[in-house]
Amino acid sequence: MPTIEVVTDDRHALHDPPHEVNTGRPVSPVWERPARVAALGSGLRGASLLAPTEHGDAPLLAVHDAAMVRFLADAYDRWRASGGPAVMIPDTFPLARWRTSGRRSPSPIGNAGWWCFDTATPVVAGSYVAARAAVDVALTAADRIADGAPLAYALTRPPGHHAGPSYYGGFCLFNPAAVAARRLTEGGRVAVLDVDYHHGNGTQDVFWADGDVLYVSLHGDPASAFPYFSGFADEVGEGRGRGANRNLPLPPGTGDEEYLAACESALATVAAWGAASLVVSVGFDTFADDPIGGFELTTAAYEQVGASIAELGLPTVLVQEGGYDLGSLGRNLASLLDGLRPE
Ligand code: Q9C
Ligand code: ZN
Repeated sequence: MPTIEVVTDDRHALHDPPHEVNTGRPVSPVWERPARVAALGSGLRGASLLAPTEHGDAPLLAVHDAAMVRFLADAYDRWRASGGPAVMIPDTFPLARWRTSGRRSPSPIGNAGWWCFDTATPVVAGSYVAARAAVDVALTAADRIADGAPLAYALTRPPGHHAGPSYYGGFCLFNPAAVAARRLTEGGRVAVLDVDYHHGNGTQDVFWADGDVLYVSLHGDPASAFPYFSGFADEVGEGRGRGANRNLPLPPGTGDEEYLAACESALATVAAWGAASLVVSVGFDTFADDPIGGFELTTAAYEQVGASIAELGLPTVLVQEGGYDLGSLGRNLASLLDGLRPE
């Protein structure tokens, strides 16, 4: 039975915002919070934990605009120095026409909406360090695969799949799964399978015109689910990436049977891609009890998903994304891993 290598880092806890804004309402505590890591960890049943190694700027800059990275490095300090409150949440977002002008605001408060697309992604003093650590965790898990391990799990937060080449949002600052996937292209074609409830618009955008990385996602139909503007079935990529993007939007209330059928279809696309390695963006916000997801999956579904992934026989890096029902995260992760490591 293949062992799993688990990489994690306590610096995730430095990203601990007291509130966010959802549908215009203040939400406190935030959904995406430090306790998620311990809840997930309880599903690992004592697997040993590896610390990440530092990978520096280069792999991060292979995915994200250098100006966005520089912005996040000191945005919070600049916001505070300008009189901003204890949580950085922008309130003004540039229209496409304003964005085309390239004109940013000289005000650290006014400019905060340049790089961010929603109000649900609060930034506090420790957010940047936590988000950088999450990238190193995913890269270290990818290193284990590159060195011949069959399966590695990056137990990370904040999550990443909504963060794109030059924007952040959706609880995500940087995109660890995308950074890991791009790094793994050094060893051949890569497939990214995204099973978080939400569409990974950020990962899609990173690899949109990239012919080396396939992105396949199962998610709540953007007709009613966040991120609303991305995740439709007709989004297939462009240029060299044309045909290397596949979205499977599913209706509200989707249960195990419909979900697993769509998952088989997604995995057939992955199998046909001829990948040398697989990155899975793992979310448990598809679970019936998740407070923000709209699907009705049971714990047993994750074992089936894991078993179907295992059948691909690809070296696989799991990168944690969403999942907000603290009471079920551990057993749902354990179920997924049971499927991935048949006894
Ligand atoms: N009106 C992840 O699961 N806000 N991100 C929803 C709906 C953002 C989810 C608000 C949800 C982000 C990684
Ligand atoms: Zn999600």
